[in-house]
Amino acid sequence: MKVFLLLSLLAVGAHGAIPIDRRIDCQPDSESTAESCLARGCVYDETTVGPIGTPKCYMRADEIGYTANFGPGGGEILTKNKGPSSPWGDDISSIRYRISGLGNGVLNVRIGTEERRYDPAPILNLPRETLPSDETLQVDIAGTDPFAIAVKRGDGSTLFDTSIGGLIFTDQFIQIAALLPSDKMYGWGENIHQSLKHDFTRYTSWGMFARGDAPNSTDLHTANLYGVHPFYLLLEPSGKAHGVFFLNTNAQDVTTLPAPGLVYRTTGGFLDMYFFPGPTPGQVIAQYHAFIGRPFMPSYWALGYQLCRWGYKSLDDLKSRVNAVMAAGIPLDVVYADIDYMDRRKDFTTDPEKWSGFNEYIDQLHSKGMSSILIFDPAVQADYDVFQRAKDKKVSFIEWERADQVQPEIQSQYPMANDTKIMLGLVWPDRHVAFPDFLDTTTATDEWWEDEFKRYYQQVKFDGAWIDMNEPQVFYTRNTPNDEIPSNGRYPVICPKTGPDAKWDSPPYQTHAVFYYGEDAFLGQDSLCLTGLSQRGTNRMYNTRNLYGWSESRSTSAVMEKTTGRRANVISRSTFASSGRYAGHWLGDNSATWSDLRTSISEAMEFNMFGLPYVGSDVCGFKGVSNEELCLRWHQMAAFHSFYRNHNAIAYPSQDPAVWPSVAAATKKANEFRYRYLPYLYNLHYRSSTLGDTVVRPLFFEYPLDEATHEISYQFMWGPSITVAPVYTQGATSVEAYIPAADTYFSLNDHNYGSKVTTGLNIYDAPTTSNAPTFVRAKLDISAASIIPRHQSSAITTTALRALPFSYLVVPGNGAASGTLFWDDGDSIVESWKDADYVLADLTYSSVGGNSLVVNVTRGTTTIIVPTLAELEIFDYPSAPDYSSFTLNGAKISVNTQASKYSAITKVFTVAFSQRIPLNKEGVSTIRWNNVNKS
Ligand code: MIG
Repeated sequence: MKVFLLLSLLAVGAHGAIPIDRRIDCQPDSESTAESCLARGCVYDETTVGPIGTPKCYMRADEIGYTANFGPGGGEILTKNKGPSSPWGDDISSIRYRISGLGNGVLNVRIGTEERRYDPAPILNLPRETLPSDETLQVDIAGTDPFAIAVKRGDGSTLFDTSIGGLIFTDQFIQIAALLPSDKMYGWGENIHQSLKHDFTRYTSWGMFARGDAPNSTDLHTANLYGVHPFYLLLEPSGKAHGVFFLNTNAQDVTTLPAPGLVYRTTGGFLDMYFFPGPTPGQVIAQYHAFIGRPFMPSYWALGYQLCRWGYKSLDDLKSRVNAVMAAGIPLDVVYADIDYMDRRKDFTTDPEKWSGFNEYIDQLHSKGMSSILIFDPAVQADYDVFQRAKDKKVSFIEWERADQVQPEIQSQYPMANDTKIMLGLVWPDRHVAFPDFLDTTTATDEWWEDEFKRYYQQVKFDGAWIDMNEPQVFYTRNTPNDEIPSNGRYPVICPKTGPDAKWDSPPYQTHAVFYYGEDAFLGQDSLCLTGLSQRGTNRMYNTRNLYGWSESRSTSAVMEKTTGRRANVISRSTFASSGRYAGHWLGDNSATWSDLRTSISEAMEFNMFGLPYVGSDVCGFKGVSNEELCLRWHQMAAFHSFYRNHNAIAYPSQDPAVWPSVAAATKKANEFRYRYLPYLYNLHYRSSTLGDTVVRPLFFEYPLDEATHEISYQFMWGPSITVAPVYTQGATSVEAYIPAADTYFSLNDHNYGSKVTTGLNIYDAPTTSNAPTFVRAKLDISAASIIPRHQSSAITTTALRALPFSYLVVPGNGAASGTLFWDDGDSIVESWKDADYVLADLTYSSVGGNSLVVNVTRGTTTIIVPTLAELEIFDYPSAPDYSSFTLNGAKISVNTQASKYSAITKVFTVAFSQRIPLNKEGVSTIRWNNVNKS
């Protein structure tokens, strides 16, 4: 940093020195020259050497902004100062600034205009709850011309300091910049970050605009992918953490500055920023989730292993791969069908030949305790009964604003649509499709969607919904010479990019979502035109495009409950902040590469922060030819991700685990571990749904004061008690894992099961025949040393698994441990947690004055059958137990000594009870026993 400051002295321009680590780019949209730069009122400097990405043309940010006018009667009005004008559109001369506390330390800063502007809050309808926190935040005025604020903690430390300057407010370009207290920033999405912690050694811009673009992890790609999450968490030098959420749904971008700092830019709405005080990372996320809405609770079966591919040749082809996987003894719960099952890829139809017998097959799966999830695309072809019913029901579709914008060459082909302004585009079906407006202000669209789901459900009894293409992605819209223009009347949508209607599709500032793609790019490309109307003609895609997948998720989740009468399990490709209330997410069209395996590990952690813990990648890679080693390692890693699905693109060879004996064996083993531990994973999801906890989380969430954890991207925590260090590089037979010294960890791998591992950074064996190195935590803080509820063994489906008894794994720290158990029927609709039918228990282990395990069922029920307790397994057990001494609530119970064992070497003690112990009635049950040598 010092070097940069020194160099910046050489870069003094006509308007004073702006340090080279905090330049605000003035020409991200094109190659800058001195002339073009100066024409924008900015400073041009091509000689100074700075961090990678240092802008040559930068703003005189220290002069740009507004003057605070806080005098009596001045209220909270800011007026445009004499500094340079916006390079993109006219500055609004008078804007309004407001801060308010939401309670419990959550702070809201708003900078808007005096006139009402588009505000996504009414659509999103966020719960905006707050959680108790010991921290308070305040805003200090850090400058009056230019106006600047500093968001501070009660202890005086600054979290967000806008005295860097550069506040701009125009109709379609809004900018705020801030200096940050550290470079330990995590979050913003959906993008592929090369590391979990953002890289502040350079300037980096990230687009945030929903787009059907695939991950590419080979090297730095700053493209915006399917969803938008304008949220980050920052770890401060003190080890405290805070979070910042920008509630804005327009096309937007963020640039990280080496300073460290950030520049946030959006193209509409206003600045509506929320600061969450933490102070721990877990508290930040819980506070954020309380505000945006906590994640939905997945069904038990939806945590099972899932098999999918695009390009099954027929139902028989699908059956043969499912049979192969089952024949290999691999636990499998969910069978998918992609668009192949449809008749010419039209929603709510079945290919009558190649997929005949589809429903009978799904019935068979059900009889085996398995489930099915089908894909549904949002758009419907404009010439079949589904569309006709929509018209009859007055469904709202995304439409053109005026009749003269409608493309006659398209509309005239469709008698059913010819009298409408519906914006028809091309996606998978043979002919043009219409895009339902899931933000319809009436109930018509949701009701039609529900009716179509129910009609199809009459034919095929699917269990979950996979909603794709909902950015929404539309084909052939680039309208450039390079774009392939289809024939046979398949005309693409053409967006107005010049003339009076161009305001929406070609706004003055197009964001990194366009700059990234170069010269011919425009905001509307690969989707519907942003000039299009949504919300039944009252809003525009310009404002709501980022909510298309969000709104389809909301609708589909409700529809699935009404259709199946059971819990909805929906996965969506496009998401926005708070989508997790309705859906999970698969990480999209990755490739069969080691780099995409690697970044999926950190992406899953990010989506947990975003409130979508039901997340995972296409295992073995979607695009490209997968291979034995990659596919094996991918399964071993993904067995710890909540959404766990092998998925493959059309035209690539099969990559299900049965293809290679070694992959089949490794997947079987990984799945058996996962299935055994599902009660633990399920409990994590319960905690996520009720408390806002993450399921998969970075190590620093548990160890914020341990700096070594701050940079870890590819090892993760599975809840608070287990850490996983998967192999993600080719040819590796061992892996480096970091074990924090604050606690004790024990291996859960076969070859050293139950043995204590050394703390610090060490190399662990990771043969392909072992699961990913997995370690369980004994928190030295006894209040939370681990007790992990597990099934006693694995099973081939979750249905079979649920009938198996429990075995609690006890991992004491200082001779004590605790844990919690959640259990319900696994599939009922949770309307409210208050009224839901479930069992909760606190588990406590102590070895003080004899040994005891106490199960306190704090919430019991008569209808839910909790698996009985068949076994206890205790790590680090000091001396031989006396099997004859076991009692339950004071009455003797007998131990199956054949099935019980204690090793003085490994110190693992397993005790199996002759009779399984029922533990679902409300109240306390205590198991006591002694050791042979009482000491
Ligand atoms: O343009 O339905 O991300 O999972 O297999 C491709 C076919 C459309 C994209 C999804 C992918 C799915 C595929 N879809």
